Amino acid sequence: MSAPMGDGIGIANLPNQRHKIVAKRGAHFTIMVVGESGLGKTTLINTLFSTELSPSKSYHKRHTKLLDKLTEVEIIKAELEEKAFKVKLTVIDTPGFGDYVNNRDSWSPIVDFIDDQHEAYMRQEQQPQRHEKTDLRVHACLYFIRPTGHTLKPLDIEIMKRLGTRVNLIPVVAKADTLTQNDLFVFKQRVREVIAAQGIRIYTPPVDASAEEEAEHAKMLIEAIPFSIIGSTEDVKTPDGRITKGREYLWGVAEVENENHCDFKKLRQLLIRTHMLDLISTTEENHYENYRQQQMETRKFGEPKVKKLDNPKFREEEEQLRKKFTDQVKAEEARFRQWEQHLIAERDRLNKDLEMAHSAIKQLEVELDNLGAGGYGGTGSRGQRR
Ligand SMILES: Nc1nc2c(ncn2[C@@H]2O[C@H](COP(=O)(O)OP(=O)(O)OP(=O)(O)O)[C@@H](O)[C@H]2O)c(=O)[nH]1
Ligand SMILES: [Mg+2]
Repeated sequence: MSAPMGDGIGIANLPNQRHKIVAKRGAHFTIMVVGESGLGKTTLINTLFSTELSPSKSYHKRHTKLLDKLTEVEIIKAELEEKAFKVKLTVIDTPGFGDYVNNRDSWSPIVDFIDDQHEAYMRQEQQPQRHEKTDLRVHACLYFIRPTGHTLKPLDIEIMKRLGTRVNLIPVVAKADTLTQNDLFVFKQRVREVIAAQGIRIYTPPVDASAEEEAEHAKMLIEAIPFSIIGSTEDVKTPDGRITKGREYLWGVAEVENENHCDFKKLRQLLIRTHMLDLISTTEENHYENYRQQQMETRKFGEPKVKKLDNPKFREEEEQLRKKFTDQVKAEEARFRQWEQHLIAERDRLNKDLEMAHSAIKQLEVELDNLGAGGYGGTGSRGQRR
């Protein structure tokens, strides 16, 4: 029993059907960028817009949204259209978190934001009238990795683990132009190893063995993960006379769209051309469905979600714990300082003793020499005189 082919029904045509449904509705596609401060998140968004989305066809609208007292995200909207296939593209630019140990609070609003969009969508679905939902569920989350040349930091691992279970996580190596080709190759390899060893969930393009060309393309994309990125909106002139987006150096030009320099083109292809539908449907079928089921298990229908950090009791507890910890550290520090003072005093005392012993020895030696010069002879006689 083979599935009917060619008439638009059947498993073989599933991606096609999905395409049609999404095309009819007009897709909402939301990308989010996350990572430490200064890694080029905003620059990459601007690069995407300046290379792909021509201003005549798309409109930009930037507005900011406050997540909590400290965190503000910027939301950029544009409309893409390709062969009657309309996409409302939204890019969410988050402020980078600092490079500190205790910066947990600076990224938890980002994780909360993702959950909140699932929550908002779920609540709208529960309304009797379900048309025209506002939908900011994140379909692709680009996580920026600092190009250290070493490996992922513990903070990266912690955040990526949390993101990976909530969204389609796409790791990218920032500022690829700051590493040599060889260092970049080794670095990407190490990042892949850590991702696997730590069980971090990342988005992997599906490989459909029945469609050879697509499968090859997917494999090529998978091999490029984590995508290395060069961001720039500047037009520069290459040594061979081309004008292109890139970054100019004494040694030449790092080109954004040159596949020998970075994976920007592959990433853009994945996001805007080949895997947008897969990113949308996996968000719907896996991530949103996970969220919905989890919430259904832990609360009654229609009951509001309890946010851990919003709960005054938790906040108070956290504050108390933090204070206790800080006090303990302070006390320990004072104790160490005292101990150090004591050691220094002890060392000085010993030094002084040593000096005194030295001068006493010197004195004795002088006396001995004097005695020797007085005619009582060599070492043998010294022993006898004692
Ligand atoms: N070498 C190099 N520099 C880059 C690249 N992308 C951005 N930069 C530079 O890095 C600096 C920070 O870039 P942003 O785009 O503001 O970084 P961000 O991640 O948005 O920073 P926050 O908003 O503070 O989190 C700027 O001076 C950029 O010109 C890149 O690919 N390579
Ligand atoms: Mg920025």
